[in-house]
Amino acid sequence: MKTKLNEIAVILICGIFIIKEVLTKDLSEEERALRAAFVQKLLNKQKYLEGKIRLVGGSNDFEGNVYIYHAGRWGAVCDDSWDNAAAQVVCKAFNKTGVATHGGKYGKTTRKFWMDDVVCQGDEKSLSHCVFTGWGFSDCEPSEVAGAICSDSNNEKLDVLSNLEKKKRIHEVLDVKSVSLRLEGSKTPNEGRVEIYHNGTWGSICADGWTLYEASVICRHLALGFAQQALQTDYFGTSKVVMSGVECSANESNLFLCAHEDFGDVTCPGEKGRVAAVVCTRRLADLLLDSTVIERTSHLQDVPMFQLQCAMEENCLSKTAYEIKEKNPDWQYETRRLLRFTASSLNVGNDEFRPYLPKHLWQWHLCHMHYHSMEVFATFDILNMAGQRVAEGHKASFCLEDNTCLPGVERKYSCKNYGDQGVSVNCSDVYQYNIDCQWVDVTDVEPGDYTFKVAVNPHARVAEQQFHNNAATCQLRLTDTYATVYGCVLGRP
Ligand SMILES: *[C@@H]1O[C@H](CO)[C@@H](O)[C@H](O)[C@H]1NC(C)=O
Ligand SMILES: *[C@@H]1O[C@H](CO)[C@@H](O)[C@H](O)[C@H]1NC(C)=O
Ligand SMILES: *[C@@H]1O[C@H](CO)[C@@H](O)[C@H](O)[C@H]1NC(C)=O
Ligand SMILES: *[C@@H]1O[C@H](CO)[C@@H](O)[C@H](O)[C@H]1NC(C)=O
Ligand SMILES: [Ca+2]
Repeated sequence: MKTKLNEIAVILICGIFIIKEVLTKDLSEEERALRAAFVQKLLNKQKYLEGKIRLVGGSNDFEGNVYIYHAGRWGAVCDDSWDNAAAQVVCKAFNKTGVATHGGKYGKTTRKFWMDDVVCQGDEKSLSHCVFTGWGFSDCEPSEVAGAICSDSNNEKLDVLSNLEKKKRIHEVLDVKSVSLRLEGSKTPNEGRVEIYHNGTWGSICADGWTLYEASVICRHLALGFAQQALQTDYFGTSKVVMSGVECSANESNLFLCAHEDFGDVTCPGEKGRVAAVVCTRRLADLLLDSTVIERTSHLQDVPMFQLQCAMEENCLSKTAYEIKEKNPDWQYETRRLLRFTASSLNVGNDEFRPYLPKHLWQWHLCHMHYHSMEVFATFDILNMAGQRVAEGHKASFCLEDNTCLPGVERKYSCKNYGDQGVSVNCSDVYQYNIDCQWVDVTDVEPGDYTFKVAVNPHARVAEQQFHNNAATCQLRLTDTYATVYGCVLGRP
């Protein structure tokens, strides 16, 4: 409230200055200087605040809904994709560690959303360094605000990493012989809110943190095929929430093998009435990442920066490249060392893989002259032996198409001319090692042994039959002159 008043005051003062400007053309030097100083101060404040974070609505300054300052205004952050890694980035600003909250735990926002679908790794300098849909692009309701609880405890960071291991499996806590599972609230049997029977009553699952990973296990458990949607909704009605913090790896054969936080009288963050629900289907895409082609094609290349201007615009180089560009007038002649490789994924499912964003939200990328239909289709990371990321090459977005198809299958999707994007069954979307951004910038990575991880559809934005064939974890040996990638193993992103 206080800052709102401040803002109003600033606007009023600005208005008065403008009126004064119109009325009195001949100002004294002194007045002119005063006014210039005032405007400068205003601009400085804006610059100082840019990217700053505020937590609002909690019991202290270190917990609440997340607001970020951008372009002169505070705005909210939507809770889609919001997780502890993002909260970690938020809390770092206060030298603390954090956990995420969802569904406007600290009240609805009255401000517009600045960010949506924020995906952080946890070690970004600030929230604006994470991947998100773009400033002001959001389809979220005022109740879907992301929040964070920051605290001083040091071991929370470890907890974030081993969340799934820390929680208890459901079968360890409940006698699964007396537990059953059903979908309720829909006329069709393949969808509904998820209900669990235990101790004489049926109850719902808390919607907080409910994703396609968990939904996949529900559909498999009930022999209904694959999860097309994971919903947090009251659309299928509601009942007492009896289980919270359900978390699956997505390859479990039944729900009881998944982890959970609590059972019985549970606390469930988020809007009242919203519970976990699923839509199951028998027809779904399934991308299979080709790990042998990664091993076969990986190599180093030194490229002068003047050839990388498009790539720089799309954030395909590491931070030091941008620092060099700012500081060094001859930056064009500096070179970057790139680990290039081909990434290819074959749709082995029984339905098409279609982009997450509808066509009218695709972004035109002038530099590369095509539309991007998915904000993050793939991530490439290099981790050191301690598991810390030393380089990343996430592609901000991709153009999905049928590049090659198995014999007898016709190519349908093409990126040319605002064409429909997707990957047909038995076709592959291929990113050859020689195209822009298909690399990791390893200029700053010391020679040594590393883990190289490539993942497609890394945040399970698009439903698939399974996710344990979407990521390749490989060994990487980096020397002064060459790189080899070997021993790739497929798993979940
Ligand atoms: C966080 O810690 C760093 C170094 O320990 C210090 O320079 C910085 O001022 C601290 N920031 C806050 C907000 O306390
Ligand atoms: C089962 O239900 C009874 C009453 O309906 C209750 O007293 C008991 O605590 C419940 N047990 C569990 C494990 O929830
Ligand atoms: C599921 O995947 C994990 C790795 O993500 C693996 O450790 C586990 O064995 C798999 N479980 C099944 C049932 O395949
Ligand atoms: C895809 O290929 C598999 C194996 O070659 C084949 O069984 C299946 O019928 C093909 N599906 C389509 C839609 O072409
Ligand atoms: Ca897959």
